[in-house]
Order: sequence, then C-alpha cells, then structure tokens
Amino acid sequence: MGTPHRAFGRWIVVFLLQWSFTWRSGIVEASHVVHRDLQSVSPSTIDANLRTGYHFQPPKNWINDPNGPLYYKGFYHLFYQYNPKGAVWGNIVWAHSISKDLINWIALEPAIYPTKPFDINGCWSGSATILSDGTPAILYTGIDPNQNQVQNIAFPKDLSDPYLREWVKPDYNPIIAPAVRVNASAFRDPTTAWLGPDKHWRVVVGSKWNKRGKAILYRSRDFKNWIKAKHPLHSMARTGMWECPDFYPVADEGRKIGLETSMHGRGIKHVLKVSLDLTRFEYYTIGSYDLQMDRYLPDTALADNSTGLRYDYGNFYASKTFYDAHKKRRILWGWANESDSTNADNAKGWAGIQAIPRTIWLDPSGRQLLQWPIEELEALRGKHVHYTHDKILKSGEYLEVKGIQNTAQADVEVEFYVSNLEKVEPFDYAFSTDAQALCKIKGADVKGGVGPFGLWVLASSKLEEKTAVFFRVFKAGDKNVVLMCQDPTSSSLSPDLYKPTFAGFVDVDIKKTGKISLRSLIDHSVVESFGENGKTCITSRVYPSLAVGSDAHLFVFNNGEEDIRVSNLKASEMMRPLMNGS
Ligand code: DQQ
Repeated sequence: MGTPHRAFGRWIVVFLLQWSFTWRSGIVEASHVVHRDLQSVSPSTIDANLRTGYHFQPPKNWINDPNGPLYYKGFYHLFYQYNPKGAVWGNIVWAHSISKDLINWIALEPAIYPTKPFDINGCWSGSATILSDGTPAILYTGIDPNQNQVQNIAFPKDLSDPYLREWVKPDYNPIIAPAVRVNASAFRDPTTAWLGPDKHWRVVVGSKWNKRGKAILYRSRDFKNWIKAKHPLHSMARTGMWECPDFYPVADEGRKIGLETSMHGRGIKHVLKVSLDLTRFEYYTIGSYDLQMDRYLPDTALADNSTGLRYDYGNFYASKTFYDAHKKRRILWGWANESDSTNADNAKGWAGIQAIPRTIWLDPSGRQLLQWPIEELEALRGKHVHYTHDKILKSGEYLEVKGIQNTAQADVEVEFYVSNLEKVEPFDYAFSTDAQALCKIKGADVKGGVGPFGLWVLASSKLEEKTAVFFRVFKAGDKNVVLMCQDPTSSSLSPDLYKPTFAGFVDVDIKKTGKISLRSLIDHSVVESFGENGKTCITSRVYPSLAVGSDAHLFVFNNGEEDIRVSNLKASEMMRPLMNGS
C-alpha cells in the first residue's frame, strides 16, 4: 500500500520486475514489491516511537505472512515470512517463535531457509499439518533454480523437542511440482492438509489460470506422493491469483467450538478463504464440502468474488487459521502491513506486525463468521476505568475518557444505544457492495441523522490528530443498514502518509437491538476494531505525530442529529508481554 504516487511507483517496479523475470525465464511473477537496493540493508537504528506494545513483532526488520501456526507439546508455534537482512521484503526465511499463551513470545532461530535446489530462491508461505501419529509436517512453497514455484515438505529433526527448533527437508522434495496447465509462477501457499474418509490426504495450492483464481487440489495416501485431482477444489473467474488459501470446517448453529481440519459430516459447514493478489484484500465464503466429488460449493446467498465477506475490512492479509487442540478452538492469524513509505520503514528499521490472534467461529445465522481477540489477551489488561453510569451524547458532543494514562496502548469496549431512528439518512443502493466508497464520502466529520458516533482513538489533546472508529445508520426500505468505518484521514499531521478509510456493513437489526457494541485494540500504530461482538472487523495502521505515548487521548463522539447513549464503557491500559526479545 502507499500514496497514489507511491502505489503507482510500486506498480511500475512490480511491472518491470515481472516483465524482466518473464522475459528471462518465461515464468516468474513477483508477489511483493521488490526494492533490490534495500533488500539487504541492515537498519542502522531502531525507532521505537510507534512500535507496537503488545502485537506480535520481531525486534527489527521486515515481516509478512503468518506461516504454519501449530500447537505441539504445550507450546504454540508461529512461523512467519521474515527478511533477516532488512526492513523491506526480500531474503525471505521462515522465522520461528514459540509461546505458552499466544501473547508472550520467545524468538528461536529461523526454521526454514534456502539451502537446497528446491528452495534456493526463496522459502515462501505454507502451513502445518499434524499427521495421524502426532508428527507435525510443514508444507511450504520453494522457489527453485528456474524460478518455478514448487511445494516442499519439512519435518522436525527431533520430535521430543517441544520447541521444534530444527527442521529437516527430505531430499525427495519437491513433493509437488507444477504440472502441465499449471502456471509455475502462480502456484503457491499450500494449506493445512486434511484426511478424507478414504484415508487419502488432501491439500490445496493457490493458483490462477489467466484471470481465474484456483484452489488446485492434490491427494496423497502417504503424504509423500501427491497426485493432482482432475478438477480444483474450487475456482472463480476474474478473481486473479489466489494467495494463501485456507479451507476448514466450522460447527453450524453457532457453536463456539473449533473443529480439527479433517472433520466433516453432519452439523459441519466449510469455509474457503483466499487472499486476492489483485486487490490485496481477502474474502471468504461459507459452504458445503462435497466429499464424493471433492468439490467445495459456496452457499448461493454469498458473493463469491472480491465483493464477498471479509474477515477484516482493513489492513489484514495472507491470513491463516489453525486448530488449537489445547483449547478446542480455531484461531486466525493475519498480517497487518505498514501504510507509511518504504523510506519510513527503512528509517524505522522495522515493518509489519501480526494482528492479535482471534478465535473464529460461525455466527448462529450461518451467514458469516464471528471473530474475537483470544481470551488470553485479557491477562494484559492493567489499570482500567469503567463508566458505570450511562452518558448521553447530543449532536456534535464528545467526551474524553479519563482515568487511564496510556490510551496509546489500550483495550476499549463500549455500547452505543440508539433509541430514535426517525432521522436516519436514506441508503444509496449504489454502495450496496462498497462500504469503503460510502465511508470515503461519509467520513467521521460528515454530519448524519443517526451517526456517525463512535470513538476517536490516538487523538491529540486538541484533536488536531485522531483516528475515528464509528457507526452510521441508514434506511433502506423498511430495513436499516449499519455502516462501520475506520477513518484515519485526520490521524497524523505527518505529510505524505497513505491514510485509507476502511469500512464494512454490520449485519445487525438495530431497530430490534436498539444498540451496537464496539471493541478497539489500540497499540501505538495499529487500531484493530471489532463491531457488534466480532461481526465486522477493521484493522488500520496509523502514524500520529502528536498523539504519541502519554500524549494520546481517547474520546467518544457523536456527529449525528439524534442523541446517543454511551453505556458500559471500559478502557484498560495494556501491559507489555514478552515479545521476541525486543
Ligand atoms: N507472500 C509470500 C507468498 C504469498 C505472499 C511470499 C502473500 O508465498 O503468496 O513472501 O503475501
């Protein structure tokens, strides 16, 4: 991401790079913006100013996709795409950290890095599978000497080591090479494998053919020899390259339990998520997995393209779930890239974080998934304030949340009661599938009927800087449409920052409930918000210049004509966990 200027510049770089690779080998396509001159420039200083306090981050350098999350012998493992030499994408290895609680992390040495012909030009994303005997196996994409993308396997060297420090890549790799009619430059990011009732393993690899996005399916009896199925698990026209696909079961009827990836049968729906290289957003569908046909069929009511449901309507990409056998839940990890410039990343000495892991399950309606920060996060809550009395905010009013000092590193929960919907604005159906465009013109400062109301976070004392997280209600026939936005347009006085407004609709009947809830995780340069108990989630990266550290303030505001009642506001300062030694 970047300013339009920067985005154009990046596009040119990507184009030239793709062109030059294609010209030389006829095959390779870059996935990330490449800055050859900076790839191996070690940061001279680490600017701690806007580093996050409780999000997953290494002490320095570039990170992107979460890889192969797993639970083994009492430890959670997170691997991730990491540049050991600089703060831009390049020299990618699988860095490795372990944790007892998904909050405090200890960095180990990289687990997988280029050593063999089958990955000599890169160790790209992949997933972990716990085999039937309990052995963890990693499937990942290697870039071979011809710049082809191939799928490799790695096993722990010592299964008695709960840290799983060393990984062995057997010489029989690659286990899956691009076959005829498979695009060797768009063939990557294997999923966690699942075992069918026929005792054959299945795995999906992301791909495209022309502009059709594909989840290519492979089967294996022994996890070593893999055969391509005649048809993909699923594909969709005009969606482009499917990066980091994820396919897993969820319990229907809204049961908040996670299911092991191989589970199927009654009471189970399936989810397919893909990360679209074309838009750099992800979308998912909920549907049925036809085991006879080995095909996934999304529910017909759901859009199966870039207008579809998103885990997160903001800066959240290349995500991956895993089944946590310890607590019987499914957990979602996602990468939140920087939105500042490459030069700024270089100067900071770091770039990229992982969003707080979220528990993910099916909404009782069956129409969408729900997400909530893992419960372990609450252990970091320190000093807090709880407004036990409701406050009425009249049109144009705002109120500072006082009683805690460090609102730059905080966890805030609040409920907004809406009693009168008479003044709601009419909904323009042209925006039905584009909440972001609607929010761009109806930002936090644009007065409305019911809303905008919400939080101003990372705000300076005089409100020159603030990031708005808010709701706005519209009328569409006899129904109401609720928009949730994260608007960083006033988040920083620093010039030339990319400040995208992000938005999604919230599936709530506000006439019936009379209220809507919001939780925001604020952490210096990131704001992760969860609307209506995790129905709509938005992550933004912001870079205040005044609202930094103890100079950051927190407000509730109402810019709509109708009064809003603010209830149950709780704000907690967040303590710092152990974070990879930083
Ligand atoms: N990042 C990896 C690829 C993947 C992309 C390379 C998604 O495997 O497709 O770092 O961000």
